[in-house]
Amino acid sequence: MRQWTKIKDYEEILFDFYEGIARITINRPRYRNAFTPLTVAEMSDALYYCRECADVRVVVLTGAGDKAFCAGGDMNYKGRGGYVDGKGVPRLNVLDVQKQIRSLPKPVIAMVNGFAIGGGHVLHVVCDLSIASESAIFGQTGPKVGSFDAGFGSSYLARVVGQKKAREIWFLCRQYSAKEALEMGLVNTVVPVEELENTTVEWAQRMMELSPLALRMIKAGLNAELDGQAGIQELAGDATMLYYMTDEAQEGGKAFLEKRKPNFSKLNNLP
Ligand code: S0N
Repeated sequence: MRQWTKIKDYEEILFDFYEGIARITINRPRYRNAFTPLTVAEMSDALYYCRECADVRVVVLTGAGDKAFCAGGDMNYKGRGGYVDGKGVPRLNVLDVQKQIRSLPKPVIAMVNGFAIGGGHVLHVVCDLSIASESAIFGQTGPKVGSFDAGFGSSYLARVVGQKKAREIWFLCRQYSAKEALEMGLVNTVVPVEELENTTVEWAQRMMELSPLALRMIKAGLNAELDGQAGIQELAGDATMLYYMTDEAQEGGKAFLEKRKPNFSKLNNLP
C-alpha cells in the first residue's frame, strides 16, 4: 500500500503527494464528482502549487470513489451565465483550469475510473495522458442538458480523435466504453481497476526518469502547434528561460549594469 502524504486541506478536493507525484482528487463522490465553482477554485490553487513546487514532477488528476472520474459541472449550481459561486457570481472557471493543465510545464495524467462525462470528460481530454480502468465510461452531454464546450472540449477533442468522431461524440451524446475510448485514441491505456493506481504511478515514474526540461519543451511544442499565439508564447517563454541560462544573455545584462558595451564576440556561434 502506497503512502500518499497530504499537501493541503481543501473542502472539495484532496491533494496529496507521493515521490514526485502530486495527486488532485475531486472529492464529491455523492454527486459523481461533479464540480462546483469552489471545487474548480481549489483545483486551480492546487495546480498553481504544482507549478511552483520543484518537488512535483508529475500531476495526477482523478475522482474519489469507484463511480466517477467527474460528471462535469454540478447542475445544482448552474444559473444564467455560469455556475454560481458562494457570492452569487456565475462562473465558468473550469475553463481557467483547462488552460492551467495545458500550460503546466509538467506532465498531467488523468486517472479515470467510472464516468468521465460532460465537463468532466473535457478535463481528461486536456490532460496529457489518460489512463482508464476497464469500467470507465466517456461522453459529452452538453446538447442534452443545455450546455456545450466549443473550446478545448471540441477543437482539441477533434485533434485527439479526429473531426468525424468528435462530431459524433457531441452530436449524439452517447456514452463510450473504455475499450471504445482506447480504439479511438481517446485514452492511452486501459487496465483492470485494481491496477489503475499502480499503472499510473509506473507511468509517472517512467516520465520522472526522463529529462524534465525535454518533456517540458515537447509539451510546449505540441501545444504551440494548436494554441496559436498563446501556444507560441508558452514555447517562446521556455526558450527565453533557456536563453537566460547562457553566458550570452548574462553578458548583455551585466554590461548594461556595468555601463559598458556588451562583448558578445567570444561567445560560441553555432551553425
Ligand atoms: C454521470 C452519470 C451518467 C452517472 O449516472 P448514475 O451512476 O446512474 O448516477 P446518478 O444517479 O445519475 O447520479 C448520482 C447522483 O449524482 C448526481 N449528479 C450526477 N451528475 C451530476 C451533475 N453533473 N450535477 C449535479 N448532480 C449530479 C445525481 O443527480 C444523483 O443525485 P441524487 O442521488 O440526489 O439523485 C449521470 O449522473 C449523469 O448523466 N450526470 C450528468 C452529467 C452531465 O450532464 N454533465 C454535464 C454538466 N455540464 C457540464 O459539465 C458543463 C461544464 C462547464 O462548466 C462548461 C465548461 C466550458 C464551457 C461551457 C460549460 C458549460 O456550462 O456547459
